[in-house]
Amino acid sequence: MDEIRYPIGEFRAITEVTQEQRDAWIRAIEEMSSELRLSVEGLTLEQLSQPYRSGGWTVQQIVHHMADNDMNSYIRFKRALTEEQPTACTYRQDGWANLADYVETPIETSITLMECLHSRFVTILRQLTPSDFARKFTSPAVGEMTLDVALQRYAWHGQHHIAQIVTLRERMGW
Ligand code: NI
Repeated sequence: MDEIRYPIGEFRAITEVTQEQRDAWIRAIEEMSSELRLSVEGLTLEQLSQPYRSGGWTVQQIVHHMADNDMNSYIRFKRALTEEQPTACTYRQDGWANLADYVETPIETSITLMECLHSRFVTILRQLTPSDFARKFTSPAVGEMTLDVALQRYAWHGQHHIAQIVTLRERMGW
């Protein structure tokens, strides 16, 4: 496995989950934007435009991608809670990462966006019952997925990208 690309390992879903585990993933989502802010603290514009690995995204692209991922997740959750197993929309993340906002928008804009989004998202997540978490949607890439698994994937996704930034800083001595 590529440890630079997957510093915390690839995603592995737990299928039988407890409420304590759910609470821990929800807390991870709640803390994600402050952890992200800490992980990029003090980086110069030049450092933000360095790819975290050869051929990979820059730190700035990672941050904007995280906000875009989370907006997509938020929509996926809301649709699964209000529709019968909807098919989630996909997006071409490498294409999105090459649009102008990934270059021109300051990362703080996306971190603030995530803070606001997570505040609404966590309000919903805290109210969900085990039967809500058993609701499903169809991911065109992965197949049928419960909200229990989507929640884990969501928490993993934030930690995965923050770890890419943190380990880059360690390797570069930043
Ligand atoms: Ni990602």
